[in-house]
Amino acid sequence: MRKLAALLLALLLLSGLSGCAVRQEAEEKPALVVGFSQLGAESSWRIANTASVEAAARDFGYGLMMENANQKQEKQIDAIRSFIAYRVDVIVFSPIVETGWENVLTEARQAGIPVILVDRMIDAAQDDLYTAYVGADFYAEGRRAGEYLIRKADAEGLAHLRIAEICGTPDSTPMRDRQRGFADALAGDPRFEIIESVNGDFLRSKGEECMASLLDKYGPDGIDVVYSHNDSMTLGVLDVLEREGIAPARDILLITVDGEKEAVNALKAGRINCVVQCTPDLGGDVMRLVQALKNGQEVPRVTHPKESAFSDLDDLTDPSVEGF
Ligand code: GZL
Repeated sequence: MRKLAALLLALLLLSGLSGCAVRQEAEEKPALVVGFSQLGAESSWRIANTASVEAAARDFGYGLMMENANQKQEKQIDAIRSFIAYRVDVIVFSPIVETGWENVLTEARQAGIPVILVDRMIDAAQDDLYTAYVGADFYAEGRRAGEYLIRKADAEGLAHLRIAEICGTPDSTPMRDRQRGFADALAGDPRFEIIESVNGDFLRSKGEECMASLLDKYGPDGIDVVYSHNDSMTLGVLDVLEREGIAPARDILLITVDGEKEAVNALKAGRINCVVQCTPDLGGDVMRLVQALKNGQEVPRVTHPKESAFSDLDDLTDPSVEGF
C-alpha cells in the first residue's frame, strides 16, 4: 500500500512540475514571428510543403501565422497586409502567379519587413521587393524531362514523337520554366513535336479533363507522349488512359514532375516512364534564412534544393528512388 502511495505522490509531483513547465512555456513569447502566406492546397506537393514550413518553424521555436489563400491571389495580398499590420518579423510567401505584387510588397518594404519567397518567384521587375528565394530551379526540371525523352528515343530508336503538354497554373513560375526548359532541351531535334499545350492548373480533376479532351481531338494513335507539369494532373491522366484501355508508359509515354509517392510507385509499376523530382521540403532552408536575417547576417539571394529525376532507363531498385 505504501508503495502505491509513493507512486501516486511521484506522479502528482511530476504532473505538477510538467504543468508548471507548460505554464512557463505558455508565458514565453516566440523568439520571432513569421507570417506565411501559402497559396493553396491544390496538390500533395503543396500539402507536404505546408507541413515542411510548419515543422521547421516549430523546430526553430518561431511563431508562425499561416494563411492559406485557396488559389486566390487577392487572399494572399490580404494575408500579407495583415502580417504587416501585425508587424511580423519576416514575411514568407509562395506567390501563386508572378505578377500583381508590386503594391503590397512595397508596403512590406516601407514597413521594414523582409520578404522571403518560397517555391515560386515574382516578376523580375520587382526584384528589389524581396530579400531571398528558396525553391526549385524549374527550368532545370523542364530540361531533365526533355533530356529523359531524348535518352528514351535514342535507346529505343523512336522517331517523330508527338507530345501533348499538360501545364500548371498559367503565369506561375513552375509552369513557365518547366515549359521553357522542356522545349529548350528538345529544340532543333526533328524527332520531337509538341502538338499542343493545355492548362491543367496543377489539379488532378483538370488533368483528367485535359487528357480526355486531348484523346477526343487526336485519338489514342495521335499522341505518343504526355508531359505533365505535376503528379496530381498525371494521376488524372492515368485515370483516363486506363479507363480507355490505353496502356500508360507503353502506348503513350508519360513524364511527370514532383515525385510524390503515388507517382514513384506508378513508375516502379511501369505506369509512368519518368518522374522529375521537385522537393516540397523547403521549410528548413526558409527558417535558416529567417534565423540569419534575425542575426543581421547576409543571406543568399537564391537557394535551390538538390533535385534529380527517376526513369524506366534507371535502376529503380536503388533505395534513393523514393517519393515524398
Ligand atoms: C512546384 C510547385 C507546384 C508543384 C505542384 O514547386 O509550385 O505547385 O509542382 C504544386 O504540385 O501545385
